[in-house]
Amino acid sequence: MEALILELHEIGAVKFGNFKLKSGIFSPVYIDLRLIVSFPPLLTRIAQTLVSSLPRSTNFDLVCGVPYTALPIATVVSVANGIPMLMRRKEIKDYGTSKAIEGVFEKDQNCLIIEDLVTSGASVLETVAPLRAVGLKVTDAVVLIDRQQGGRENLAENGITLHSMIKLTDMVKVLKQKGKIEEEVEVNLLKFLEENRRVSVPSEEKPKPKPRVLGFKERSELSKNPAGKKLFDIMLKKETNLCLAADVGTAAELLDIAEKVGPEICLLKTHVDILPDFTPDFGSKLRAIADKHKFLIFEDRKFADIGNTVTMQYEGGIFTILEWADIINAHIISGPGIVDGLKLKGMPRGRGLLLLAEMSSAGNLATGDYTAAAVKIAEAHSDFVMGFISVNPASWKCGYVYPSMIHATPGVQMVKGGDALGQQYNTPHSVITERGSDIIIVGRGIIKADNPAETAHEYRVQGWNAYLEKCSQ
Ligand code: S5P
Repeated sequence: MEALILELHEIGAVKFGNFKLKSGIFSPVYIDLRLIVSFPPLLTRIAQTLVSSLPRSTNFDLVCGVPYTALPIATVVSVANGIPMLMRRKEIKDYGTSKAIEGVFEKDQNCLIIEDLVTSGASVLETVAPLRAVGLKVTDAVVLIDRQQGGRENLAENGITLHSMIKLTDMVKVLKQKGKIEEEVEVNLLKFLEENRRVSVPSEEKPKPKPRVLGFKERSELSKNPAGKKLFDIMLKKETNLCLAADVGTAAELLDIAEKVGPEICLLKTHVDILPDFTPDFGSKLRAIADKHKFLIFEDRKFADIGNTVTMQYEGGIFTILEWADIINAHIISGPGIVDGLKLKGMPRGRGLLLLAEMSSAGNLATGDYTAAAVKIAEAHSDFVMGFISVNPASWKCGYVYPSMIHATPGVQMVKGGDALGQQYNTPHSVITERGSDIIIVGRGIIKADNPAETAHEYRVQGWNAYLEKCSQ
């Protein structure tokens, strides 16, 4: 054991000074065992000694290392002794199998926990909880170094016997004897241990599922709608989450602004029923610009009628929306039949639908249960519903758990405010980060600007930076 202590000191795994520990306390010694992966013979020796130091009566069928530092130790223990290993995920995936424990096991098998260093025992308990939750028995944990600060007692209270190879006091004694540290350091450390005999398990260290922000790439893979997938992919490739609400006076102006702003946007939103010069070739002209600049077309038709009527409105009339719009939207006021109707026409063409789950205008009624109903309908039709028109999806109790859905938010300008007719504006940063949206829909903020293309660029940068900031949190 003496040789092992000296070697750990030699490689710099034991440092003396003033260090803040995970438990929040300041310590005169810091032990960093992550280094041992760089010293294979040492790692092998540690793994061998760990198992041989256990009392004969210790009974286990499996081993599981506490992530991350103890994972290589557990792997070597497993391989050297032919004992199957399990891995506990620190981050549980919210796609695929979503397993907390990886590996093959049977209920009631005994699992030995392997840890590099124990202070309060909190990390060991974080690993024990999901193992016990899947029916495994955990009664013993073995640790390379016990800091003797309550870990043994805290684990015992949870039915776990702690076996340690090296105690911190022994380590300090050896280092002092071998002239590696001064007497003052030893005295200091013993005093510290005396004063910090019992570090409790801080409540915030207990496992707390944290929602992880998935990026557009992962979310594209989750989307079940082809237009939704395409939109995620465009956003990523072009690095823009800006949608232009092209509410201009004529079709000619619309095509002109689409050409100018096209490089900055992922989506262009139209209200074709406001264009006095609409002609049947409008759709193909806009499509050519969309293909050139790689954006999708969203006709903001806000369908609201019964299923049968909307099929005709979608496909027919003078606008023939189905022909040229990648995406449409609908209110859910008439019930889920409206989605069935639109889906009948849109699905075979690879189109996507956004449901109006919330609105931006003051006093609107799309709140609470109404929003929850929209989410429910979207969930039931996720092959066609690609997302929502939303204002504050981060506040939804019901629906922000669907990363496959795109949340597009209107009512966006550089400064918070509103217009004279009830429109309410939030900033790109707040919409994407605080309000949890994906796409900013900007109309007058861009089209009324002196230079719409330049202004669109500014919105794009703000929107995209906010997305990156959200992903890095
Ligand atoms: O709740 C909504 C839903 C939509 S789609 N509030 C909205 O403002 N919109 C649309 O977004 C609206 O029809 C308009 O085309 C755009 C907002 O335009 P702006 O000029 O106020 O940015």
